[in-house]
Amino acid sequence: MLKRPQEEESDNNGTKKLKARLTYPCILGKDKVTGKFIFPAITKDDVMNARLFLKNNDLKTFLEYFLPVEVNSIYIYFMIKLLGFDVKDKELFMALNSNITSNKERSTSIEVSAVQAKVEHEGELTDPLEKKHAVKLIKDLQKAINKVLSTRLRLPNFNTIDHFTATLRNAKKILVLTGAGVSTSLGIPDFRSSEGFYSKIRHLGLEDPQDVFNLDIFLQDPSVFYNIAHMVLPPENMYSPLHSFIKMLQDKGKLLRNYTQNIDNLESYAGIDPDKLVQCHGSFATASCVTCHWQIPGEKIFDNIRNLELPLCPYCYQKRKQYFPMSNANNTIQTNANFNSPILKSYGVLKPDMTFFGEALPSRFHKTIRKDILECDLLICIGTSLKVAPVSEIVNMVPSHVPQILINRDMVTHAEFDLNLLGFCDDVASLVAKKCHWDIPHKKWQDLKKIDYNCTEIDIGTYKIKKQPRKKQQ
Ligand code: CNA
Repeated sequence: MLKRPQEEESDNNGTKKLKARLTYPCILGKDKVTGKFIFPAITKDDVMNARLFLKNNDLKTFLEYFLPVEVNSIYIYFMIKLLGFDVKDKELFMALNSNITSNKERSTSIEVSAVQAKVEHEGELTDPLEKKHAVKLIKDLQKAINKVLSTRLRLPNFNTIDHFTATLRNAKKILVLTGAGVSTSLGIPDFRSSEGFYSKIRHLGLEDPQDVFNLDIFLQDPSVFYNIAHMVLPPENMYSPLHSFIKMLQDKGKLLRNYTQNIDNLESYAGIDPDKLVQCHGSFATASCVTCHWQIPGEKIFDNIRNLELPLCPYCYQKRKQYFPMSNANNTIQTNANFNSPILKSYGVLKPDMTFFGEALPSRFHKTIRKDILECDLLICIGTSLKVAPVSEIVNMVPSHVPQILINRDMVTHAEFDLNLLGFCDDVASLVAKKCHWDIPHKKWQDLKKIDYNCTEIDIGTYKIKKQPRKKQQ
């Protein structure tokens, strides 16, 4: 049965409804003076309605319902916008803009029912755009449709902090997905923020800062990584209030699993059970020889890292000495630039067991995630830009009825969370714990629980959370 956008309205008490505003097919008017097509304003509800319609009906029904019979490029562009996307190609964008005016900009006189594309010759429709642009637009519409079909949609009745705390109280199998942001309060920089690690190493002149964690580059020249490794070396025996918030969920029997992209291993110091933890990108907890795979506890190479030395495998050391009789045999970090040997400079070098780009994720990730996504009753993503696959795909793998929350300093625009709590994650965790009357098992909790927070709703389901300034004592 055809499900019209309007039918998706939710009438749950107190929940904001999606309002069907536009009627389809939407016939675009034309400004009589400028000859430009007039685009109606597209609201978030319009986008949500169109996406819901696409998800709930097949593609043919969707296109038939939204597009007029006599369609031209401008209508294709309108569909792309209606699905919440825009074109990236500059030339195409300019071509479109010279043919479109927004509702606000138009002059007072509108020509009758729009395009209905003029038939200049019998059966032939005029298209205001060149053919090459029309083809690009069709490709962009295809991409937009694919993106909508592969991305989850927000739940219609889950968009407030109270919805979150009520679900949290009842949840029994919470999947917590964490990233670098959960450790920044301890002074460990994240990667992609303006003050993050990638901007700190920009001066090294690498084509791509991610190259320092590229496996091929490490194998060719481990000094690229070991020159900066001291900057990402984790502190020992420290953990943030956010780590303890996850421990609290574990203590309450609510944590299904914490999938961390972090390599700092701080979850273990916070007391998260190894069985409840998946270190998706490995960690500094162990290190292995890239040649013979001999493994040792990670902290055994921490001094080498701090002293800018290559940590070497004792079993491969003699052979390495034969291959590199000069400076490369010992563990000074600089490598011989003229070295031409087919033997890789990484021969016999120990590498922390963190997953580099180009390396497979630990098998434990693949084993547990398939089962966990089907079991979880709540997904909370914290302190991550969700830019690294396959972890970033988890949000689209979890069944659509499971609420998804983001706790992050910045918005993540390429995923659809039911609730975005924007702020420092330690603050958001404190606010949520206080609302649930729970105690976070962290040494700072007694101070944190005295703090009050301002929660400002900046959009439906999106809140900015900030500490309230302390009142001055009289
Ligand atoms: P990222 O791409 O650097 O994103 C971090 C995100 O955290 C950003 O969106 C920030 O807005 C947000 N953020 C920063 N500080 C806070 C805070 N205090 N509260 C809330 N949000 C905050 O890092 P991702 O984790 O998304 O990327 C995955 C990479 C990062 C993994 O491969 C990690 O190994 C790698 N990484 C790990 C660490 C660590 O182990 N501590 C540090 C830096 C990078």
